[in-house]
Amino acid sequence: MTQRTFVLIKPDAVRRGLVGEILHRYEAKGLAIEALELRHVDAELADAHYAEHVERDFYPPLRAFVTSGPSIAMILSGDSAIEVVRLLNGATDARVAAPGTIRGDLALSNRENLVHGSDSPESAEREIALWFPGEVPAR
Ligand code: RTP
Ligand code: MG
Repeated sequence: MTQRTFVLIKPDAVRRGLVGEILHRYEAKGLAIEALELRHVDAELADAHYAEHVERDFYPPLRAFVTSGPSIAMILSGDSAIEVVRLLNGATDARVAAPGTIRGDLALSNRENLVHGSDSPESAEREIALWFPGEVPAR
């Protein structure tokens, strides 16, 4: 089933010059770019995006990280796009993410793990509406 998902290439990836490499992996897999924008995330957007995590111990350093420089926000689409992006991204903790995944090949941190992908159809809808309000189809 064709799905849309929200993907964020985080500030560590932009700082390290990995945007092209990461975009290439999504495109080579066959996912389509529906929207793409360079965004400097402020605290308000970080809190809304990570609403499920704002009370967690790890949230203050996560917020500092995600607001530390520009990110690339995008909507990707394709068959089973939500699951496919998370498989390409790899496990959250990049230190132990499988080789062959973006995090497994290119990162070594549980926080600075290069990418975010929506984790369910409900999250994808919520995140697309938050980041790209103009891209929400009229019902
Ligand atoms: P994401 O939301 O970014 O796609 O990552 P995820 O689903 O694999 O991981 P999630 O549990 O949603 O965590 C969101 C982001 O918070 C940072 N994190 N730090 N214990 C920690 O220090 C910790 N745990 C998670 C990571 O940047 C993670 O991607
Ligand atoms: Mg998550």
